Amino acid sequence: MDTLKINWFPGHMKKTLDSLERDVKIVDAVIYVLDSRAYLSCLNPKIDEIVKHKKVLYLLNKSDLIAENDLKNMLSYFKKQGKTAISVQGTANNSQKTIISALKTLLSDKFEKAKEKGTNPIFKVMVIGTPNTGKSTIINTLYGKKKATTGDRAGVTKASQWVRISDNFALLDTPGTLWPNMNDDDVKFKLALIGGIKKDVVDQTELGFQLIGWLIQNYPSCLEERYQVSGFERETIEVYDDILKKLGCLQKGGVLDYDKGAVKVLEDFRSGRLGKICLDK
Ligand SMILES: Nc1nc2c(ncn2[C@@H]2O[C@H](COP(=O)(O)OP(=O)(O)OP(=O)(O)O)[C@@H](O)[C@H]2O)c(=O)[nH]1
Ligand SMILES: [Mg+2]
Repeated sequence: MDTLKINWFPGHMKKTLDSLERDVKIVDAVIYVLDSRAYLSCLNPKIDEIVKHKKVLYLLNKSDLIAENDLKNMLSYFKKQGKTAISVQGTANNSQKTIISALKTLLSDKFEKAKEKGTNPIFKVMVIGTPNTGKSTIINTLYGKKKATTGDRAGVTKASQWVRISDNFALLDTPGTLWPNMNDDDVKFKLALIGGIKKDVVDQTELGFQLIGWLIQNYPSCLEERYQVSGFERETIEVYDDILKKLGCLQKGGVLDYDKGAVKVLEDFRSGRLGKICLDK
């Protein structure tokens, strides 16, 4: 597989990391939002460093796009390390209860102390993660209506914002960040697939082709079902051409349109139409 040439650590991310470092000092806990489809690739070493002295709730978001069994494995991955994790569909209202109850458990000692003192505490919680994992969506769901801007692309939230979601919790929505010197091509590939890296800095035509190569290795049945293709022992390009023909991605004169084809297969993956695919096994 060719490497995707991605280098995206703009100045505003450096600024965000600096402000996260400041803000983390005043919060009681952190919600670390991960996209379940690439939950390991979403672990940002810079964020790990920033939150290391805090109580952290790992929130495996977009559970609707992942098979039950994979979710179970992810949860036990965190549990084995003594970390607290839950899986939710951030867009669904019923995730409210799950998140609040997990936060209350995480902060139970602080709740107890406040109770002894007879005070009603307001806990500050920072919501953090790589771009496009669903941080703002979760805050909106907890708030009960749209408060933060959301969108299916990296870099929607530009500045941190406090949102009081209940009597006991104020949440800090923060801009998604990557980290400097990202040198793992596999991580970059997966983050690009889940929309965690700005589209302009990733060759989408190449990314679509690489996705099919990865699926041939890992989820051939999803390709069979969605595109009615087979013969996966062939060269990737042969399978890919078959798929693009089935999708009708042809230019004038019958030449395959690789730009259009890549957009279609990437959209099929991102929307879940290709099936429940876990990139990090
Ligand atoms: N299928 C699915 N989509 C979700 C879920 N949660 C969020 N999304 C979608 O993911 C996209 C990104 O959501 P945002 O809330 O803007 O993500 P963010 O982490 O705030 O992104 P940045 O501000 O760019 O860092 C949006 O299109 C949401 O609708 C979920 O549980 N399931
Ligand atoms: Mg956001």
